[in-house]
Amino acid sequence: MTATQTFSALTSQQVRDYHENGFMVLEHALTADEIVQLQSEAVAICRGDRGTLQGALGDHTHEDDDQVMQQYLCIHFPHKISPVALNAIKHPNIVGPLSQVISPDVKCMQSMLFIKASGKPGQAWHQDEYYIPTRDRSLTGAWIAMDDATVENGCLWVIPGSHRHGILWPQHDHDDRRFDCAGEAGGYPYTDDDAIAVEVKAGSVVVFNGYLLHRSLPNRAKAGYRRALVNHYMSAQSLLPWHPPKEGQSVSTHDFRDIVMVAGTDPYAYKGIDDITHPHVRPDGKGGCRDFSQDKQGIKDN
Ligand SMILES: O=C(O)CCC(=O)C(=O)O
Repeated sequence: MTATQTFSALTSQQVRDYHENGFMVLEHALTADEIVQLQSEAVAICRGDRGTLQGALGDHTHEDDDQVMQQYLCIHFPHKISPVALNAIKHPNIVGPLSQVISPDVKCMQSMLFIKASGKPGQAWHQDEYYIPTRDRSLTGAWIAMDDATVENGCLWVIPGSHRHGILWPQHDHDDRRFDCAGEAGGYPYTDDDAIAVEVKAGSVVVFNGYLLHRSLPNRAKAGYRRALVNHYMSAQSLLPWHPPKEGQSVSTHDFRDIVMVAGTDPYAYKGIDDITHPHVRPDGKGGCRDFSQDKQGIKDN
């Protein structure tokens, strides 16, 4: 995946605005060709053509592409089997701005591919830091729009500035059918009236801080998809205490090393890289919630 245009560096005002608001939009960061490539890669991943998907929804041999895609809401860690998804993680038009707002040294630990066909649910208010504990406040999502994302088809909503507390609000289960099985944050000093919709064109990227309260609503369009590839990054200067340490191991030195370096240098390169995560399907909440924490390779992430 090569970009036809290279973004110029963010201005210092743009960097200040990002830290103030907790999010920014990189318009047209990916070309139309790159988006078409991601869209067809999504079909290949759902069909199982790129490798094993835990929780895959059956044999799709005799189904057309739409029949396949309409079954999937979200696939976690697609970059572990898809070179196209892996390249997107390293896209220069995303990595350049990230190295300005996170740190010169940046690593990625997670990817998620949202398909979200018409009628599929959104995800309730949450903070990504709840799931991925960087604790240094450097956790950052890069949400690549693979379709025009609108209020109607379930774009992201954010509460600007909500990251600045640096507080992890409590999260609870919910039975709100507008949303998938992931939990819902509560106890924060905001209402839905403080939220704004982030409508973006395909190829644009929403970059947001891991403490920012955000959600998405269901896809209420009559047809079509609201696809997005979301990658999560943090400063490579910090350890990542993700997933409980083994017995006898201290959390203070635990460091999740299933990472992809995308900028600068890795001060912990001497530890090597692990292969811990595996692609899996997130249940959409309509057919009941499966608990991946009980799976052998189970990873509870957002
Ligand atoms: O795209 C969505 O519907 C939800 C994405 C999200 O909440 C996230 O990436 O943390």
